Amino acid sequence: MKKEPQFERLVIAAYRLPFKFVEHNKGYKAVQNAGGLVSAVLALSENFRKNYTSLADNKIAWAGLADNLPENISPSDLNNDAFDIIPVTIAAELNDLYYGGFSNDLIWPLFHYFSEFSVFKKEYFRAYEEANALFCETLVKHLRKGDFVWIHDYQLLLLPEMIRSQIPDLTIGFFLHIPFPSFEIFRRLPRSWRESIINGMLGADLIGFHTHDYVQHFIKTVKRTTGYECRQNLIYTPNKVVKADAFPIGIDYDKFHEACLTKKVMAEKQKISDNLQGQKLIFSVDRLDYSKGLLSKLLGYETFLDENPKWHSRVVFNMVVVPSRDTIEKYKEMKVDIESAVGRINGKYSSLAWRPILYQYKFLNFNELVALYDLSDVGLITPLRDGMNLVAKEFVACQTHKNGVLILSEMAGAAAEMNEALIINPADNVEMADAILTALEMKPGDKEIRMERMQTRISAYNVFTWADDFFNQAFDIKDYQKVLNTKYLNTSVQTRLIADYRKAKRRMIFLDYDGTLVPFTKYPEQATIDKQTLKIVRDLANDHKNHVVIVSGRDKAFLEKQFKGIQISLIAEHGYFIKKRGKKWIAAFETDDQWKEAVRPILLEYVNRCYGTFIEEKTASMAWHYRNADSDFAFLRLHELKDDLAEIIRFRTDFKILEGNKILEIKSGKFDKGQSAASLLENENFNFVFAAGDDITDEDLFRILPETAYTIRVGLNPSFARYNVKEFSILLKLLTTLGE
Ligand code: GDG
Repeated sequence: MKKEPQFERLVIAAYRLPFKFVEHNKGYKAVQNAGGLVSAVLALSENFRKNYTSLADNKIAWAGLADNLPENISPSDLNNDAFDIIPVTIAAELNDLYYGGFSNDLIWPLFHYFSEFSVFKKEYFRAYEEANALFCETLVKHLRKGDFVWIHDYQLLLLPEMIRSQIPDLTIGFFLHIPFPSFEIFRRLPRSWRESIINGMLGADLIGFHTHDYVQHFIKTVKRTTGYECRQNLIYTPNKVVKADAFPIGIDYDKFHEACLTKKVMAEKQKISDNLQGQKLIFSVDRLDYSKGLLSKLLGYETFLDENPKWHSRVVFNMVVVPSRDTIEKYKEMKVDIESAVGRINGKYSSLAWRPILYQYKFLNFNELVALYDLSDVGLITPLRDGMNLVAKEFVACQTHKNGVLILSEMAGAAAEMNEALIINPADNVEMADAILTALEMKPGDKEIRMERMQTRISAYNVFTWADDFFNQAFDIKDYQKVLNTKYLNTSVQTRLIADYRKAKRRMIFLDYDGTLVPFTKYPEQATIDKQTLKIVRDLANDHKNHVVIVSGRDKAFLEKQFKGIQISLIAEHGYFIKKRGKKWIAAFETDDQWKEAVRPILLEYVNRCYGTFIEEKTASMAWHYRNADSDFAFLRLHELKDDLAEIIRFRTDFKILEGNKILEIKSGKFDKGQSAASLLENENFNFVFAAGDDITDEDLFRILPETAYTIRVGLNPSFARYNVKEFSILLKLLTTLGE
């Protein structure tokens, strides 16, 4: 459902402004740039001004570089009906390293799985940082409260965090128009670059990709690079929750469809049709780029001609290649290769009356383009990798006769939404040749059904729905952040808490250990308490008004060693053992070890089945640790293990499976942290109760404490605790203040 936007102005940041300047009549004129992003946002801006009337300033602001910006033009001269322009100036030399270098010589090939073309140079990355900082500097001068900044694409991966660090409350969205590759590809980047890129992107509130696959790759990369907790599409960074989701970009469907019915386009179609003289038309239009698979497409068509002589003279392939980056050596070479393949195939099969390939290296005007889309019998869209591919959608939108067939590469993001197309592997020339034959011989009814289904879908999720969807998700995540924020232990709550603490005559302080007093380490035995934190605990314990209790899942010996000589109570193994101040350990009840004999082999099986995991055996529980394993794989095994354990304890209702922080624990259900803590509160009269913990096992504790207790969960997770703190260092600071 469309909502009114919760912002006052949309600010787009993209590498380029939506137009460039070309010399014209001894002056300059602005000409719209080609490319998916520009087409999408231009369409959006028209709709935006029509539909979002409540915006205080409903003109979109656009920050980017102007190609050939004449010196005598001032920024305000650039503004037009659609946009207020914020030009960003980057010196040519820097731009070569930033745009030509890091963006197009490294990120573009790498993210399109052409890692062999990627060039890794330190100066490229330095320039990338510098150029992103220039964008930030320019933008920050223009940004105002209530703006929604929408940053686009791979040239600006560092910008979200750069802006966030200067204006923390801003709503920032980021959209990646190219694929996000699998972690195995992404990890080819040097570690520090990887971290900068991921943290840069995580400065946004919402991060959009074209497909679910790219989202999954991104989330896995975030987990592997930062270790942040991710649940479904939410990423819990120390400062805020970020959402990553799929927003398959759409087109302005009506504009394309209706254009085909205009007089001008009708005339254009007539012209093409006359030239075809009954031949079937195969059509493709792509920017000159190795990701578009232009050579493979020619090979596929050649194979089709080789295998189907009956189609000679009856079909023509109009291959349009749009000039792009053709001053770069690699692109120049590619152009030569394509043209020589076209020459070879035409040479092999042409006759006086027929040329199998009509090759054009040019930019088509809009009317020519849509006429070709409409009239074609086959749209041959076969990139080797493509974030989405708008051409495929435009082809479908323009098929007013529903008499054409789309052949689409499975490597294009668009394939995820268009399964009525003939989906092919673009590197397999035989499969491509077969698909061309199938398309040419397909029955009209079949073609119509397929086309109609795709048209229904593409017209419904068009470029406007795409943008609305993105905006709505951005507002939702902002709302969710606010909900979490209301639970943050803010300064006023802290002041109240400290005042209540000072007033109180008898205080009870429950503190969890791992993740609350000490950070997690690779192995549990390494997570020993440091001197500073120990001093905090000692200072609190030394105050005779305080009763400090460590409530942990750790075993007795470990806790005793960490807190030796301090006057505190200890609760070990999630409440199975209690040691009151100055007293001996008491077990909650007698336990036998028999159950362990049934559980141990299962846990061992999972240690063998999931590399990096290990077992911790305690008196009354057994734990499977998976912190050091591949997180996705461990997650899969975790579910299987839970099922297997559930089977074992099916008849032991007194047993419980506990999920802690990267640990699965099986223990008796007769005790938990809450019950043990309650036993310490019984018959006592405390006028200040405090508890802090970081994981699900601490929830038992938060739940049983009186409403007046100050309960704090470390991390942003939903909790029974009254408050959350983002990280444990904030808690330690608070405890230091209390102890002073
Ligand atoms: C990036 C991603 C993603 C092309 N030739 C002519 C022409 N065009 C227009 C098309 C289409 C656009 O340019 C090309 O869009 P694509 O999506 O195919 O590809 P990229 O430019 O590489 O775009 C891509 C896109 O961003 C959007 O997120 O889909 O995966 O790589 O709109 O119509 N327009 C005219 N004449 C031409 O000769 N008039």
